[in-house]
Amino acid sequence: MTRTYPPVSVFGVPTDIGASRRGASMGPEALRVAGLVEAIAARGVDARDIGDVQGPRNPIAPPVQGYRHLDEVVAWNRAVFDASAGELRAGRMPIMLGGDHCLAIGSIAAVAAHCRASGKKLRVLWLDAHADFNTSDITPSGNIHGMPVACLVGLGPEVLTTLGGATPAITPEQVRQIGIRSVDPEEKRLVKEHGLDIYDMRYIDEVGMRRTMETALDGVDADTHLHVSFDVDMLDPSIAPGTGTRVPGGVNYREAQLIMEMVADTGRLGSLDLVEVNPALDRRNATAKLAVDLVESLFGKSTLMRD
Ligand code: 5AB
Ligand code: MN
Ligand code: MN
Ligand code: MN
Repeated sequence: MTRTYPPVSVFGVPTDIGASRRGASMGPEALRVAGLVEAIAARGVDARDIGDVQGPRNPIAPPVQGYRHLDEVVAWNRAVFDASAGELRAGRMPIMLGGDHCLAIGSIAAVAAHCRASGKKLRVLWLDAHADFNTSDITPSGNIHGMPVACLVGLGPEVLTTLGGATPAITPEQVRQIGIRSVDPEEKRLVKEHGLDIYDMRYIDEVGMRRTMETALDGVDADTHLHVSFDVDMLDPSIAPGTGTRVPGGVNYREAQLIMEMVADTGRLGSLDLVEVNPALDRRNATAKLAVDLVESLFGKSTLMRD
């Protein structure tokens, strides 16, 4: 199958501001060293590295009223919003290299604004071990990388829920979560209350990845912008050790490839977050290399006769 992709702009966001474990700030360089931009270009895509966005240093402070580093998280996310929105306006596909997952507030707010302006439907595939649906009153950590989905649907501090202008940026109906296996007790209640569509590991075990993805992608059509938010801790820690919040029992190599191949088959990929790669915890950049391998499949690389 030959597909054409819009031109791609890759940018790095070198911060671990939303986590308490340090090191995701080195993610962008690790992904570049693993050959991310070259791998996308090798698929015949016009791929450009536009460098890193800038933001405040990590003050390594305790949480205040349920949020760690809220001001700094806002500053970084504003920078991400501007970078993503600019590339989308220019007709390019933004690929954000995190950084921790709090940065998806800015990237997805930008994508949502773009979809509103262009009349496109938005579908968000949230690939993660975690639901990232905590709020300041229920968070066990104060870490904002555990809160982006909640913020995007309007649950969170106003500075973050209004980041993209319109609030909420998205509705729970636009989100499908895959790979989930660690949800905090109060977070679980909130997820149910808001009707989030979650394909957890038990579901994947019982139904298989093919049917899981068919269901998650149901309704994606020519008018859909598909945003993939890929937290590498979705993957089993045995193949992806380089991340700060590892949970056993994750998605295996073949299942991960199938996710990417089935997204590629839709031809609707419009934007991507690649987050939570932590080189300080990795083995010889294995996690970044695996992420690059999976991104190749996301851009249509497949074995044998399907190309
Ligand atoms: B990640 C935890 N639920 O809120 C919390 O890696 C972990 O972006 C959040 O998915 C993990 O601190 C955030 C315990
Ligand atoms: Mn996450
Ligand atoms: Mn996670
Ligand atoms: Mn994490």
